[in-house]
Amino acid sequence: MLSDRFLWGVSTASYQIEGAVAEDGRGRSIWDTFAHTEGRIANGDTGDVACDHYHRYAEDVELMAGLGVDAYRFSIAWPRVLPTGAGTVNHKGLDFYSRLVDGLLERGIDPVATLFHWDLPQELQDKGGWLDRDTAYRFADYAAVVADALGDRVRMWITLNEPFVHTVMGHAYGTHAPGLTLGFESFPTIHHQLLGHGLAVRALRSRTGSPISIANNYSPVVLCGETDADQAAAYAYDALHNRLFTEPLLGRGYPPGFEFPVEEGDLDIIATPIDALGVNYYNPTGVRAPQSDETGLPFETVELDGYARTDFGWPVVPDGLGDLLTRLHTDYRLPLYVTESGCSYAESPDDRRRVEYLRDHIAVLDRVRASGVDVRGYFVWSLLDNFEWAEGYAQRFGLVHVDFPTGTRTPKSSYAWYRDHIAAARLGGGEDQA
Ligand code: IFM
Repeated sequence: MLSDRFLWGVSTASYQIEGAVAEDGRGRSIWDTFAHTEGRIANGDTGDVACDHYHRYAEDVELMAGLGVDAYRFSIAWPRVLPTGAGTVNHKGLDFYSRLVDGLLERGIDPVATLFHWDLPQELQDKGGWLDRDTAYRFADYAAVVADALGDRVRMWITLNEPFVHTVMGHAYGTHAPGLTLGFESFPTIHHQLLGHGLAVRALRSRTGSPISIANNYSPVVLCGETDADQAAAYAYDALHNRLFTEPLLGRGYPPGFEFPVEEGDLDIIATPIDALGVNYYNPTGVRAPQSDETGLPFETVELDGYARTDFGWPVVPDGLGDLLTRLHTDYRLPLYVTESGCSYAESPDDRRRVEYLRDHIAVLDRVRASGVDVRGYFVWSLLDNFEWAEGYAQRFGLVHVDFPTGTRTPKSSYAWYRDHIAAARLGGGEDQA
């Protein structure tokens, strides 16, 4: 059973850390293809080796034990389990996750497994990927295979990671795999991911008693303008980024203004009850009315002035986390887990800005919890420096520095800070209960 105290954790994802892309029967994913396509990733980096976590997972579990985390959110690589996306199960791939889960449980760490963090099997992409309705059904079959193997030990399930980002970056703008530039034509991938989510919830629910959630990327909207048109733009952006991937899950249907290839019964499947919402928060988004017709979008995003920025250029706005959690709690009344929160800074090992970032975000988290917002966990993105998608290894998010040529791990100051914070929060007693 998932621990009922407040969960302090760390998060990672398969393609970003595992490496071993051609080992033990793993099939190819869309990220293998994309990363090996010239010009797609900064410096020509790939996830072929990444943090070599596939071989060094025991060392990484020890690092987590040293932190004292309650839970570890990792993702399972679909093509490691089903190399062509469907059909024959690769037991060696499943065994890897089984060993990882056992290692975590031995150290008293709750395994939190994400089923899809963007590494779709290439063979499914060749058949249309998430543009094809059938992928939703293949996703549910895959969820069933994983639940049959790990359902007795995984303590919380997350179906999809950031379907908004996968649609926008992967299918509308093409800066992520599979590299499609479909603009509005990418929208079926929204419906099919959510349908896959609902079908997977059903497959998991019939096989395990562990709570089930989804990890959405949310971004509070900052209105940058005073006109009615600016207000309308902010409303439209909020509907797309924040409401579209949540309200259908709660039986409220899609926000008005969106058209999807919905078949009879789909919305009921999508609304299959879940137990919590996973919240990935990095920064708010400034929005105003479009200043030209160039993009065809009903909004324009605006750089937010007056904030410190991470090395990625993202504004540091801890209060945005508080606003977001309060709003999600008020609007949706589901238990919340902050499934990702973190920052890219290259400095190491004395990463003072990451310490400040975590301290300030966790202070806001404590404040909203004290005000009655039902948040039950906080997972730092990320345990390790890792493959940051189109940025390759150029952006470092880890509590632990990774020297990529050798794989050597060196805990940073933020690791020590987070370890001490967790210990102190536990000593604090009552306030550490979920
Ligand atoms: O690295 C990513 C992660 O895979 C999904 N959420 C945002 C992180 C930082 O960009």
